Amino acid sequence: MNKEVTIIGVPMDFGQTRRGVDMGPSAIRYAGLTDRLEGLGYSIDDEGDLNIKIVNESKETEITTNLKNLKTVAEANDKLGQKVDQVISSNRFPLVLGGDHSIAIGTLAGVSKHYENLGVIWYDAHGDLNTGETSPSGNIHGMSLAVSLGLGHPALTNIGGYSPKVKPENVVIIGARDLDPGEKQLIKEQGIKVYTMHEIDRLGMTTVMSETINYLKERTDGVHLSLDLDGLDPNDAPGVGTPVAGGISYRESHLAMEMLSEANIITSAEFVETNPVLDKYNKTAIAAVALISSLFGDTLL
Ligand code: 6HN
Ligand code: MN
Ligand code: MN
Ligand code: MN
Repeated sequence: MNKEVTIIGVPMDFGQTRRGVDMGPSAIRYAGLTDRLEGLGYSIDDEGDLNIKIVNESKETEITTNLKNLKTVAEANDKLGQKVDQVISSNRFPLVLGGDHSIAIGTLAGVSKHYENLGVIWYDAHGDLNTGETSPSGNIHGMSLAVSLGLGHPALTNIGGYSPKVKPENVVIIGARDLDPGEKQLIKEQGIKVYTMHEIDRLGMTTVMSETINYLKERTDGVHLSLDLDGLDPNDAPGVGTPVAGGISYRESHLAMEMLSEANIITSAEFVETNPVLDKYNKTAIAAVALISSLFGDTLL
C-alpha cells in the first residue's frame, strides 16, 4: 500500500433526504482516524472538507427530471473528481470520507482515468444501480454505480468529460440485500458479479473475499473500494440513512478488510453514509475507523 495518504472529506447530503450525513467526515475524524493511520506508519495529509455549494435547480431541470438536487450533486462531484485526480497524480492514495454515496460518482471520475481496467468493490446493502427511470426515490445516492457504468442522466455520467468510468465485468458487489426491480434486471443484463447476503452466509466471508480478490486480480490494474457503512448490520453500524436488517457483521467486515490488505490490491477507497445524527455514541464512525485501519494493515499484533 502507498504510504502517502490524502484524506478528502465530502460533507455531501444532497444525494438523499436525511440530513446529518454531511457531518460524517467530522465524526470519522473525531473517532481518531489520523492518529490510527499515523500509528501504522502512514504519512497523512488531511485536506479538510470539500466546499459543497448549493446550486439553484432551474425550473427546467425540475420539470425534465425526477433526480433530486441534480445540479448541486453534479457540481460537487465534478469538484471531487478533480481533487481525486490531483491526489493520484501526485502519487498519493486518496481516502475519501462521505457524505452520502452519491460522491462515488466524483471519486470514480477522478480515479478511473488513471487505470485501463479499474476494478470496483461495492460493499453495500444496496446496488446503487438505479437510473431516473427505475429509481423509487429520485435520490442520487441510489444511482452512483449505474452512473459510473455510464447509465443515467448525462449531467452525471459525463462528469470528468468521459464515460463510462467502470466496466460491468470489473465490478463486484458485496453485501446486497435490498435491490429494486430495475437493479436486479440491470445486474442480469450487465453480468455484474454480486455476493448477496445469501452467498456470504453460504460460503462465508473468507471464500467470498478470496474469490473477489482472485477475480479482480486477473482482470484489473487497480481496485477502488467503495464501502457504504449500511453494508454492515444496523446493530453494528446504526448511524446510516437507509439501514437494512440482516447485514454483514463487524467481524466479517474486519476479515474482509484484512484480506484486502494482505492481497495488497486496493489503490483508492471511500467510506460513505456515516450519519452521526442517526448514530449511537459515534459507533458507526468508530467502526469506519476500525475498518479503515484493518484495510491499511493493522494486524492487531
Ligand atoms: N445508498 N435503492 C434505494 C433507492 O432509493 O434507490 C436506496 C438506495 C440507497 C443508496 O445507501 O447508498
Ligand atoms: Mn450505497
Ligand atoms: Mn447502501
Ligand atoms: Mn445508505
